[in-house]
Amino acid sequence: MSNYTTTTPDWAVSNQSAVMSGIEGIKDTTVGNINPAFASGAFKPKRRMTLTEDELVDGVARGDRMILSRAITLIESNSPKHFAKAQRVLQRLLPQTGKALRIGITGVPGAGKSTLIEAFGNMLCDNGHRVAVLSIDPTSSITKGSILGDKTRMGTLSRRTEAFIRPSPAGGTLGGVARKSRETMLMCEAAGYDVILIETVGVGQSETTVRSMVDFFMLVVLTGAGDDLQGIKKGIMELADAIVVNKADGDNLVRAKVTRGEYERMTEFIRPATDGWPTHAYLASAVTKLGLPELWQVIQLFKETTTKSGVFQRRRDSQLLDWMHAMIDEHLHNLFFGDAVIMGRMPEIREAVLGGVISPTQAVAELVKMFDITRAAQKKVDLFEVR
Ligand SMILES: Nc1nc2c(ncn2[C@@H]2O[C@H](COP(=O)(O)OP(=O)(O)OP(=O)(O)O)[C@@H](O)[C@H]2O)c(=O)[nH]1
Ligand SMILES: [Mg+2]
Repeated sequence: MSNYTTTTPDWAVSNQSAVMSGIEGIKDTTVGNINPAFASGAFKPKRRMTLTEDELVDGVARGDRMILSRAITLIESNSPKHFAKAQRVLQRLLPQTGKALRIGITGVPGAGKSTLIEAFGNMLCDNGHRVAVLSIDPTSSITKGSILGDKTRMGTLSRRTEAFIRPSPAGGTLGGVARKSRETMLMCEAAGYDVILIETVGVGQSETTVRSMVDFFMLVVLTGAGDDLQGIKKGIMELADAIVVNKADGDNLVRAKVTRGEYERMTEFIRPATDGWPTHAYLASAVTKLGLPELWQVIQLFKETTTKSGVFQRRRDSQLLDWMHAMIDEHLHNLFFGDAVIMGRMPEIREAVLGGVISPTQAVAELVKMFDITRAAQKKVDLFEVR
């Protein structure tokens, strides 16, 4: 546990003090209802001290969960100042990253992912592991209560000192969320968590995003939905290293076994997600803990096999480079479409293209030339300038 005492849960948003600021503007009629110290201005809400770069680096490195949480808040911040500081902290911690096993978990809403993570995570903690749980939910926002939902579903795990649970960063494009989640994962690794579990509900591109940042990816499915195995797309099965038929307990156990067989047959027709690793279907239950130790054995075997064949490291390398390239794309896109001169000319150029006056190719050439010239003239400070 952290040495720090705080009344703020580690998952709370960083700018909570914003709630307090309304008190200053409170009308006289309500003053009687509040502590006079507030009204007189004598009582100032305690602001959390800003941690220095060194404090953040040292705190994360020694696994202080409160400081890790603060570092992640910095990573998630959309302010350029925080961004730069977070990048410096991350840069210094980078040598301590990369040692964890990164596991992604996807499946339809209600498939039991969070409950499975709770049971699986507890089992791993019992076996001496330190587990960090992250989630990517492009549809979530901090106000929608998904945090509380997951905190309740992972009630035991969230109270364990060997575990760290961080809900999905709110808002932003999936690209932004992906960057924040990757960097959060690295921070957790630097803090000594050796298993990272990343939950995502298969919405839009989120499962592809998670696949691109984990070593092992599992698809959690249910029994009984019938039609074409719940309309599971071949595409998502081809991302998975394991298919987990979940809630295999009680009355559902027999059906789960049948479903497992069906998936098992389907795996013969799909391309495996990982070279040299055949995808299989397994049973699991968070209620009876059925299949959980076996699942861990499977993941261990996966690591062993792919490490030996070199596939493990090759995937990590290409994930890193793909990530860099994706960020270049996004950064250039933002620079281009955020450029006032370009945007000023855009309507006219669009007209010209639509009127058949110039071809799209010519239009692009002209815009890019204009972009080069304005960039050179403006000598813009690069957003990625860290120091
Ligand atoms: N019988 C049984 N029920 C389960 C099991 N795992 C989860 N459930 C139930 O299934 C429901 C959904 O579980 P969640 O863990 O929230 O599912 P999820 O996939 O995380 O859902 P989203 O985060 O909304 O996508 C809950 O009511 C759980 O109690 C299980 O192993 N057996
Ligand atoms: Mg969930």
